[in-house]
Amino acid sequence: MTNYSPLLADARALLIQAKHVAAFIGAGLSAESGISTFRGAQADALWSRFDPAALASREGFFANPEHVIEWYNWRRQTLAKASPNPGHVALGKQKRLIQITQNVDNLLERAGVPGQHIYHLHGTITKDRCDAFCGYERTLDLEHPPSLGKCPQCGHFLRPAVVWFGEGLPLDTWKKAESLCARIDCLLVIGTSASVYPASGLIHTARNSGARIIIVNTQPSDVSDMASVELTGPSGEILPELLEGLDICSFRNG
Ligand code: BJW
Ligand code: ZN
Repeated sequence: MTNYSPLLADARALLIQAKHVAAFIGAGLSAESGISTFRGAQADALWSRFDPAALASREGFFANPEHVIEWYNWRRQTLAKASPNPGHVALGKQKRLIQITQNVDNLLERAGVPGQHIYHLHGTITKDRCDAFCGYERTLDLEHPPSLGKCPQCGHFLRPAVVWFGEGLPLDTWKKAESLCARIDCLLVIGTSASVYPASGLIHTARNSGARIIIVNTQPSDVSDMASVELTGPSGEILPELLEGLDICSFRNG
């Protein structure tokens, strides 16, 4: 028996009783696919090896754009070789569940989650966009991503279509996520340190609106005290057991 086994039935009961559920996802979900997390106990955590101010801010990009693009291209090539893990696959079977993700990878899509049910709060590394927001974007070949380039429409730099520190989240997606989290009865929080805002504020929104919080994480996080049930272990093991045979739903008449 694993640590979390005695609590699985409690978590499943919450999911079954809830009328409306959403998932809130972080880097831990993709860790078992070989995608590094940012923080946490893992030796390969990105922010223990690299400087976020240099690599994940607009100031850092303008200080050394070639270096930033090289770093993203290294991560893109890692993603190209990665596959969805059993945690993604379990979520991919939940066709009526809105999955709010901070992750910039495409592993939920590749596991079969309908694109319109994935709310990417921090954008995607699968695309570049014009830094000047002229509307130009391009989808990349992740195996062979291009080096630093200029926008063919307006001449400004092209950059990864992600949200860096100090930047606003995509407004429409954010509004939809906020409104959903204020309406649900249960939020399934997976593999996040819950330390980055405003994204993690959604957990508070859900809790303050009366939702029960189920946490799946290998270690305690900033929101452990909000959990009705905290399942401690890898999401690739827990999610298949937790979601087995369930069809959880985020919306009425869906
Ligand atoms: C497992 C596992 C397994 C491992 N199974 N689990 C309020 C208070 C303080 C600061 C702020 C605040 N409000 C805003 C700020 C500033 C800042 C912020 O939050 N800073 C904090 C870090 C202190 N926020 C911002 O700057 C945001 N923008 C903003 O506020 O704009 C204001 C504005 C408004 C209007 C106009 C203009 C401006 C933007 C934040 C953007 C974050 N960007 C990044 C990089 C994205 C691009 C890229 O990938 O390169 O997003 S940072 C990084 O952190 C990435 C992630 O999405 C995000 C969250 O990380 P996540 O997913 O939680 O991962 P980890 O690594 O932290 O945790 C992994 C977890 O998994 C751990 O708990 C492990 O235990 C667990 N785990 N293996 C299950 N197998
Ligand atoms: Zn442009």
